[in-house]
Amino acid sequence: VIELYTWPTPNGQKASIMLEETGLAYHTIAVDLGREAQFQPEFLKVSPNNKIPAIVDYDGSDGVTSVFESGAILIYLAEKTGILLPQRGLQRASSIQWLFWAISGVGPAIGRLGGALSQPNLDPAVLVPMEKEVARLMNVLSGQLSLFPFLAQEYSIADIAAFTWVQYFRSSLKELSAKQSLEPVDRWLREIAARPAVQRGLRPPKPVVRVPVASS
Ligand SMILES: N[C@@H](CCC(=O)N[C@@H](CS)C(=O)NCC(=O)O)C(=O)O
Repeated sequence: VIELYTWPTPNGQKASIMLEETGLAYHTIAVDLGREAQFQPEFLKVSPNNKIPAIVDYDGSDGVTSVFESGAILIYLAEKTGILLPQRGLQRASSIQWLFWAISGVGPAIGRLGGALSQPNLDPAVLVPMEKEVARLMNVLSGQLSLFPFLAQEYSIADIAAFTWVQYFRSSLKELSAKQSLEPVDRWLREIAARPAVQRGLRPPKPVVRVPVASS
């Protein structure tokens, strides 16, 4: 069984969506960020960077295996089950490049802008470069999705990594991206959101034991 340490945020949802996609048995441990539970020594043993998500796999091929960082968790689970990350070649390189793009670009940019917009009286000199960066990334996303159904052509862990942040911020993107078409992005969001595993993975974490479900 796998333990998932998480909280209902776009980073946490990447791991829960992937676990649902794999059909692996897991149970969830809610790490209440509002109460600073991420600093508790028990959690720091699993995730020394004091951030969710993290997993502990009690059936790892080398024994008990803990993994933190959402991108590392996506790769670990993809390799464990052989899904959503091609094993070699061009398709693998493409999935990994878009995964890194999502993890290092989209997540931090939307996370920072979302955080800034929740502050009162923010200085435009701070806000405008953040908005420009999110608009730039959405332009890249829209361009790729106007050429291909998914980031690396086929649905992969790269899509999961970008999806949770883009769907979280979609309603705020309208003005930011006024000059570009978000239709390819909306088509992609709808297709991913229609997946039953994604719908289950987006539910807030419940600390219950899960039975395995077939991947869809
Ligand atoms: N690069 C990390 C980022 C994870 C992250 O920022 N997690 C946030 C919640 S979305 C967190 O746990 N914050 C708690 C803290 O910073 O103390 C990943 O992709 O897993």
